[in-house]
Amino acid sequence: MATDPDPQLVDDLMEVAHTVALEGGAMVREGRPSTVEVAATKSSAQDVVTAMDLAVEQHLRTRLARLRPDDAFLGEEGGATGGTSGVTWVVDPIDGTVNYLYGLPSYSVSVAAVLGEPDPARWTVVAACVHAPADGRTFRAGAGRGATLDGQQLRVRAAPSMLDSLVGTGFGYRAERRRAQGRIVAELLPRVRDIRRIGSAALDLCTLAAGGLDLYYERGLSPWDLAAGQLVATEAGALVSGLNGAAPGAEMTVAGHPSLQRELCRFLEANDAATDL
Ligand code: LIP
Repeated sequence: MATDPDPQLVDDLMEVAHTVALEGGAMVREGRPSTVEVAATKSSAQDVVTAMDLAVEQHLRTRLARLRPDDAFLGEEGGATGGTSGVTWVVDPIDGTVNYLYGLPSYSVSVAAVLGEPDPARWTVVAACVHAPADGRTFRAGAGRGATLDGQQLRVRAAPSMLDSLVGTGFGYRAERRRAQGRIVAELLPRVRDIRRIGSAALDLCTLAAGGLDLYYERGLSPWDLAAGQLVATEAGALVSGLNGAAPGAEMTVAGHPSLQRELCRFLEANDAATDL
């Protein structure tokens, strides 16, 4: 049974997460070139990295090493650096890179501090900040501290039924997985109010925390996509899990008000959504 994290540690980590996320956001906002170029690709030609992704992650890595020298770091672009404190910073410098590339506003700097292994099946997320540079929205959360958007407390929405639910989701970068994900969306669409594809898992989870979505699910999230948004959604009253009682993570992440989240999990389980079939 995980013990509750030290309240002072939570406060300290929340403050650091907030400070560095806003610094990263300022870099993105003030340093956007007239034409954003693709600097590299990863899992497919459509899975892109920009120079800003790399620059922001390097800045966050450097700043966190100064502010919290004994902590570990796991970033989307530069991988893992060890630590001795038991705290790991899990960072996505730009979550929603394709949106940033195209000049669409739904992208975020996602910063979380976790205790234990930086593995969603074993971590305890204790502090989070998700900052949207395009419009300035800043979501914050701490273990046992609740969740806020620009200082206002957040609470998830309780839709009366799946048919009345607005559902967020996302898709991977490989054609084989996208084909399987398209099958699930096609099956789900007639059973819900509508689908939204925001393009940043951190903002999907924070939007759900703020009542802008009733449910969210996605297969294929990396730890840095999930960590901060998971805490914001959980602290706003959402249930965040995988399927068949598993923890959220790459296989599947499902989030929503407890009254509906389990119904969506049952639908996804019945339709083999945690496979690429
Ligand atoms: C993004 C995720 C999103 C997913 C996108 C992409 P990135 O992260 O946050 O949920 O659907 O395909 O993976 O790659 O922009 O940091």
